[in-house]
Amino acid sequence: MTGLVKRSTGSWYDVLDPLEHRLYKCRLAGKMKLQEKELTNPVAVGDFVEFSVENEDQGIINIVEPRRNFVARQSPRQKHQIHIIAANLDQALLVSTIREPDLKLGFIDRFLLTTEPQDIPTLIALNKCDLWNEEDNELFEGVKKLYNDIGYTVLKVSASRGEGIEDLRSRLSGRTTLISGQSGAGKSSLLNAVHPGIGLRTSELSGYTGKGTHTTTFAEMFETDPQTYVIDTPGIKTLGFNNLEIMDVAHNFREFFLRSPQCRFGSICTHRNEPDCAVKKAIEEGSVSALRYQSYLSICEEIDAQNYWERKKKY
Ligand SMILES: Nc1nc2c(ncn2[C@@H]2O[C@H](COP(=O)(O)OP(=O)(O)O)[C@@H](O)[C@H]2O)c(=O)[nH]1
Ligand SMILES: [Mg+2]
Ligand SMILES: [Zn+2]
Repeated sequence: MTGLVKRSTGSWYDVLDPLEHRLYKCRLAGKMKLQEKELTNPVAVGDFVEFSVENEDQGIINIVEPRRNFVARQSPRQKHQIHIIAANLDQALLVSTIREPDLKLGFIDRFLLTTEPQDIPTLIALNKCDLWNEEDNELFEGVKKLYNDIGYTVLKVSASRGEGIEDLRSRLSGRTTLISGQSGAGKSSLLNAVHPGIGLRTSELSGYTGKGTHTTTFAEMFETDPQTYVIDTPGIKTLGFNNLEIMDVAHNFREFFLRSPQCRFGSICTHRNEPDCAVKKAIEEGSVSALRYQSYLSICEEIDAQNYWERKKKY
């Protein structure tokens, strides 16, 4: 039978039979292999799988169907390995905040680096707008312009006050959306506001740090309306990229890539020390954001440092 993976704990998978609307608890067939050698998990939420029913509500996954796309992160343990968070997505929604916790633009740029390689349309929702003062609202307008200019949609929402929820609901409708963001940003609260029936657990902010405590431990897919799926994910602390090379980063900052044909070294320009770089020129002229460039440099420096230590270990 063909099924849709709704939840994965690493050893068990909840697989939905979409025709009968039944859930099966599945294990992996012993002989199943990883599709690609750099993956740490053979099956992810959103995968379509072939499975055989063992008894009433249990089954065995035999085959994972090829993925249309996926969002992955570097594996926390194995270097250069990646862990698939979710597959077969129509779009991703990054939930972020300006207050509680404070805005981190670098994090937004890092997240976009996980969806851009697979061309997954990404929305950015800045939540908790009920907490904003005038200055915060101005900050929002700035962030909105920055990302609108490079083609991302930015929404102003409040899960508690219900602001922007109707709009968000219509953007999710009929699609499969991965919801992601730092813990405490309000992912679960927003999903509860959009679909009151979903009943996700939310967390109290731990008073001092303003950071959320972990309530969502595994990515989980919910069918909120027919044909509408949302995937709630555990909060992310930091996003590292030991699976990428500098060139991958350069090519996935979309406004940089767009300008690279005008760089003297074209698509192999890393926009750092090369002469006649169109990206650096655009930053000076103000048509590319210096903040995005800072995020870019910080990611590149991290990758350089990792490569340095790895080379050192080898000799
Ligand atoms: N003021 C305010 N607090 C919110 C809003 N949305 C969520 N919160 C609070 O932020 C905390 C974390 O929410 P939660 O949904 O668990 O975040 P998650 O970790 O991203 O899933 C909880 O204490 C929520 O009550 C909002 O729109 N406004
Ligand atoms: Mg949550
Ligand atoms: Zn360049």
